Amino acid sequence: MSSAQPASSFDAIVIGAGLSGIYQLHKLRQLGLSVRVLEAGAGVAGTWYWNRYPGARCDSTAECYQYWFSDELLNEWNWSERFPAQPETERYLNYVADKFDLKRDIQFHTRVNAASFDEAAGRWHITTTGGEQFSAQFLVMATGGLSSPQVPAFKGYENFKGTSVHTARWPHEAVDFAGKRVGVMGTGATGIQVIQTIAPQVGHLTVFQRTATYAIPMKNPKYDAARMAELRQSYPEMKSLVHNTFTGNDYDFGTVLFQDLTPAQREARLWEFWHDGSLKFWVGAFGELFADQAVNDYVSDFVRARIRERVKDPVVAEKLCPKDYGFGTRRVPLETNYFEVYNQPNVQLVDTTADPIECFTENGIKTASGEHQLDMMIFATGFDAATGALTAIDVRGRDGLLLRDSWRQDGVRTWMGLQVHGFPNMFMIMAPLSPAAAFCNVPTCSQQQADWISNCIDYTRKHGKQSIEPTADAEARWGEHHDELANATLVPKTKSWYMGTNIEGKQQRLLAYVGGASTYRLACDKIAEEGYPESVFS
Ligand code: NA7
Repeated sequence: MSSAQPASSFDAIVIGAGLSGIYQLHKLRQLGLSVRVLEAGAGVAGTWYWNRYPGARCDSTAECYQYWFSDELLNEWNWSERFPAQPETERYLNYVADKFDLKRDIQFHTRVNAASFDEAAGRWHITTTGGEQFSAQFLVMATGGLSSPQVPAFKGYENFKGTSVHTARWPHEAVDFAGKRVGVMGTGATGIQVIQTIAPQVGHLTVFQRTATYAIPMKNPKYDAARMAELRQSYPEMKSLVHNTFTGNDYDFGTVLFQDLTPAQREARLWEFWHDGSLKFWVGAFGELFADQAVNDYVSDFVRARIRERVKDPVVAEKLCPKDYGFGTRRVPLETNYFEVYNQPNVQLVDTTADPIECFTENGIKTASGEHQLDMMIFATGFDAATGALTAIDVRGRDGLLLRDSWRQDGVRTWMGLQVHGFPNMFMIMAPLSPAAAFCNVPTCSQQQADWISNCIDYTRKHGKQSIEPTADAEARWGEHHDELANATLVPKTKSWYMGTNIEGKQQRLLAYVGGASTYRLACDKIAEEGYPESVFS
């Protein structure tokens, strides 16, 4: 589009048509705003559109990982199993988008590369990589917390003759693994799902592991009509419950304290939660594991013992047992037969800490011990979490301040993960320093944030104001509060995407608020009830 063409003008632009973006669109449209969603992909669903790798599956239960805003939707949609695979969640989000006629306001194949605030006009100007221009009073970044994939730079990568792919850029066509020599790098939640799924299909599998993972078993029963009817009975209660728990799930840390139990009772409690086959073992059994090293050691030992029981070769078992960080201080993945994969004769585990990667070759990867021949390389190497999608866009606030530069120079700053001082009328979902960035069941926290944003925009308009922006003081107070809580836990001791250590040069600071989703929601609600006292209207 030439610069002479007028910008398309809207009340609000939402960037991203994932779970958060399409709900935000629905909410803002209900207020009577003209809204356009700009989405880089060809369809809705965000994470569930891009991450179509073999075995991609939700680690939250289906009944918690859904929208609560429509009883009709809750009555109509049937989940097929407790932890649905990617295609089912993508279908669900398409169903929602169609049911509420959302797609007519979504422009696909449209990647935003710049957004700048025009102070005189009080509007955001948005530009896409295709050269299109838009203008809007309000801008919502629903760009996703885990949407900026990272492939590490390796010497000789350009020489590799095989195919390579990052899990979050998986092709839409089926991939045939039969007889292929496949390498997987990364053993986080994604790598584990890929490895356990393709291991029975490949000719040979080489897993390049830098850090071992405390994965725990998933119990994934099918849901039939009777189970769905039972769940529907509990939806009204669950709808309120998920907003009143620490992680936005339908369970919480109980009142049972580790210190009050006998060793036999502790063991029994861990087994009870283990058999639930869900993340409840992590964020339901003993809350003290996040702050008390002794409790954490105890639970870590329990999980390591389970790994050793399942892996036949004791040397391989030891490589698979995490030893240099505590259970739960990184994301705990759910797994199905993951550890048994290493009992297969055609699977090799390469510990890249002991046997470092030197370079890619034409035929594969060379580590200190020799060359590993590969036809295909799968990078399950993660994301520039929480900040990556935001800093990939040239976001300029008042006086041309570039968000990326500001965060690089002064550290990441947000007010409650919702707004940034100096960027009026820009709102964010799943952004740094909110629980949604990592420690919350995504639908719970993203719906809460989108609701709050809609109410805030409604308030601003109804009060005849043009813009709203948090004060610098309020933002600094939130940052201090965030850090104080974070530093009281064991989480900052561990390297992980939670801490930004997976990205070279990134600030090392806990990205997500650890005060709990329910506490955060109450704080957000209070601010709205009091008329946004920490913000300036103009
Ligand atoms: P993660 O959890 O960030 O995992 C990435 C994995 O890739 C992890 O095992 C990394 O090892 C590994 N990695 C990254 N760079 C390298 C290099 N250079 N060499 C070797 N290994 C490397 O990403 P996921 O996609 O699995 O999960 C992200 C979230 O999505 C997950 O937490 C869920 O919330 C959903 P490292 O641990 O850094 O040593």
